[in-house]
Amino acid sequence: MTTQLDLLIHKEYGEIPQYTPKDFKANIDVRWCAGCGGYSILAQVQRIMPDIGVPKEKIVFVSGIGCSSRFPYYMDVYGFHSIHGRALAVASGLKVARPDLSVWVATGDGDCMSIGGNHMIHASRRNVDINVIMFNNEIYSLTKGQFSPTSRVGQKTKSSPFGVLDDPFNPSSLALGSGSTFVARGYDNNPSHMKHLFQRAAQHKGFSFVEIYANCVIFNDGAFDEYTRKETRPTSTINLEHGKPLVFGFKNELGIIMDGYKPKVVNLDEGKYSVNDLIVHNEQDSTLALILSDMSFNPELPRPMGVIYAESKPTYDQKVTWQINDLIERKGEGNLDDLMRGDEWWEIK
Ligand SMILES: Cc1ncc(C[n+]2csc(CCOP(=O)(O)OP(=O)(O)O)c2C)c(N)n1
Ligand code: SF4
Repeated sequence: MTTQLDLLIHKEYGEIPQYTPKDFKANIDVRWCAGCGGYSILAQVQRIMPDIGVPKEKIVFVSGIGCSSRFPYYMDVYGFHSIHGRALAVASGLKVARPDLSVWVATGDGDCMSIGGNHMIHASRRNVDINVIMFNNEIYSLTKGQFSPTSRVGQKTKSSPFGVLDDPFNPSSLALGSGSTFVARGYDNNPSHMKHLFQRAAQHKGFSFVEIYANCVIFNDGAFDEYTRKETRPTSTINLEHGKPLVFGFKNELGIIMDGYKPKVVNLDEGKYSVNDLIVHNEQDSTLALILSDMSFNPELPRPMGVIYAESKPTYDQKVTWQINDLIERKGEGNLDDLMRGDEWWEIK
């Protein structure tokens, strides 16, 4: 089936086989603990793959190190299990060398925000056309439960027996602040929402960052219960939809207005405010995106879920290609020998 994405971006692929999610399942056992949030992420990624309009042999999953980074083994496409924190560097190089590939990164909060933090901000600011799925379990799981850059203040872990002292990163704010052109957040026990986010990331031409709250049943069980359980989710989170007012609550009785330059919760049932007073989500508004992302750690406000920001601009790999083509047009094809010798050279006798 030829999708719209195929026609717009990957027209060179030609006719693509009619895949099913099963075609993307590797023929090996998944070695995550029973109940790990990773299973649900994997299932939704496999579910969207048939519709992204890319042939299997043009899809690559790159990872670093961590439980989440075992992801490429479980996908029946090309994969690269690289070294800790370096997934984004490997993926960036791959995309620039082979712009025809659909490049995905599966990474953990430790891998992406800590040891790979530098690569995260630079891949992001360059707008390399790769899709990053960050499994946020707020802990280092593979190394058995040390705190990570997203662990919470006061959290007791194997490496913080008296409680974490550092303020955590807010991943979406870091992504926005470093120039990500697509930023979204979801959670492991909402498969249809996750699927939608992965589809949107796949359609996005540029750097996409999708943070998924992924429960680690062994080292940080229940960390996201407040935001993912149906008993508390309606008041602790807000679902972002482009063009729709920011409403939430069990009966959509709550909303967000701007009070000066700060978002504030109002109760629509009290009669003072109507839905027309509420902020309307505009995923192309970068100022609003920062405000929404900043709501995440404010206990008085619901935590936004969905597409926070989506902006269209030239990607790094496109710019590299344009630059090379321009130089070839102006200076002709180069050759490796001339490049290695340069204009100046010395002979040592
Ligand atoms: C250079 C280097 N430093 C540290 C480690 C040890 N190490 C392996 S995985 C990991 C953290 C993994 O945590 P995260 O990225 O959050 O993934 P998770 O296991 O939670 O999915 C660390 C510190 C390593 N393998 N290599
Ligand atoms: S230790 Fe945690 S993150 Fe790792 S596989 Fe088990 S549940 Fe998943």
